[in-house]
Amino acid sequence: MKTLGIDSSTQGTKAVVYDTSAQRVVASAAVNYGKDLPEFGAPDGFLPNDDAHIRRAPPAMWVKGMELALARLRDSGAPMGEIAAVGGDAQQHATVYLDSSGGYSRPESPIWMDSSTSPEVTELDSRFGDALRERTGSPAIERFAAAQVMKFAREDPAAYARTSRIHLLSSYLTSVLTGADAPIDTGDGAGMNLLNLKTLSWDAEICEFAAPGLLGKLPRIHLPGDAPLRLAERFAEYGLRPGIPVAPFTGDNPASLVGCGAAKPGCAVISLGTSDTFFAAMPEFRTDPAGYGHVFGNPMGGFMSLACFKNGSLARDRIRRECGAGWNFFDVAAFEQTPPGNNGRRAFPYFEEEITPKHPATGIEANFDWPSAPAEVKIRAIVEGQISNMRERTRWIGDFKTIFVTGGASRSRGILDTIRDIFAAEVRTLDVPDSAAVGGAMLAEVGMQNTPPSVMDA
Ligand code: XUL
Repeated sequence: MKTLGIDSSTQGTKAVVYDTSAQRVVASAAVNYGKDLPEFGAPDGFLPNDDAHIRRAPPAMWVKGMELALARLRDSGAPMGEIAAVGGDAQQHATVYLDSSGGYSRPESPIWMDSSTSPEVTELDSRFGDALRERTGSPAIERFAAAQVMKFAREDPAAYARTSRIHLLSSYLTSVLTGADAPIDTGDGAGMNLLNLKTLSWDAEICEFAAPGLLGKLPRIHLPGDAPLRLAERFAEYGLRPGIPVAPFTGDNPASLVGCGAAKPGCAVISLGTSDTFFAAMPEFRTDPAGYGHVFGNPMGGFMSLACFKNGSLARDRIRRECGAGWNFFDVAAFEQTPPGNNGRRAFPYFEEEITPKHPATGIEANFDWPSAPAEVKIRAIVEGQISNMRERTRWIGDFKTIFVTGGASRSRGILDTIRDIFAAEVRTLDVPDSAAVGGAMLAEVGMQNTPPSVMDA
């Protein structure tokens, strides 16, 4: 069977056609927002803003990105007509605000990189304290929907009042694909500080505290096992068969968990993308005592843990450019020319305000003379800095013998060896780096098992 997986990430959209029996991608297409959709003015996937705390994107760009990826897939000769089901994922935490006619009541959506809600986080904290972490799986977090919506409702009460639906990007794209108001899945929904993970329902008390009437503006929740939705007529334009099942999109990290084959507890995944993340399926509900990590729903059932590091691939790319280094030098040669441990020289990139742990955007912080150091020393110092920070901040999740590494930077031999050394674990990569899109395609198949026969025949 062939399924379609769509991954709407920070910097672009990918679409893959996945053969579920051969377990491989048979066609794929990608769109980069900066290169392919310059009209939206978001070269890195968000609108430039002098305030480094504010990170927003135009929601129409995400729809256009998805449509262009589908058009490219069709034009490449991919077997669109054979696709039996659709699934996908989106960057987590981005919220989309709609009025009663489906238009945008807020033209710019805050994304996961936004950290402009510290006052709201303080309020949520003082009102709910540890109960927030116990109920929603995370302490109050700047990028999560509760703080973001609270800020919006205060700053623009008229626009908030005009808002009849607040979607996550994942449920918004599912709504676009199905032409109907789609539910939020528990994987992505857990990244809102609004979902009670013990009851898998919206927490009415937190919702009302965040913003008046918020509960009534949230979509329903999709539980693993619920029937999937149907593809809208207009997607026939891309050669797809209208009416095929659409599994509600999840977050990119839960989708990667599935795509890496790590949805059952036992191994961990490191995803090296715009953000670097470390996550693992969790048999039991357990939260990070230090308050940096999160618990999300596992789309295959149960829970997953996650820690997110904001200065990921954009930081690595910036160091590479500053060093005037090509990819081969950055990925391999720099590591051959320096010893593991770098003779004690360490550096941390804080180009964006870091979230794990919290740290302001101060640029490079090194324990050696950064400007005059050779390129290979700088490169190893940054990568070892990132990975050792990740190791320290994920000890609460556990020790793992096997770690899957995915995302663009997983092609780097030097980075893989650094992970192996610092985590003292066997490191595995996937043949397909697009684990989130593949996870979406796999969830499409899982969703079909819950589909009533009349929909399957459509
Ligand atoms: C996870 C997080 C990021 C985004 C990026 O909490 O904020 O990993 O999902 O796509």
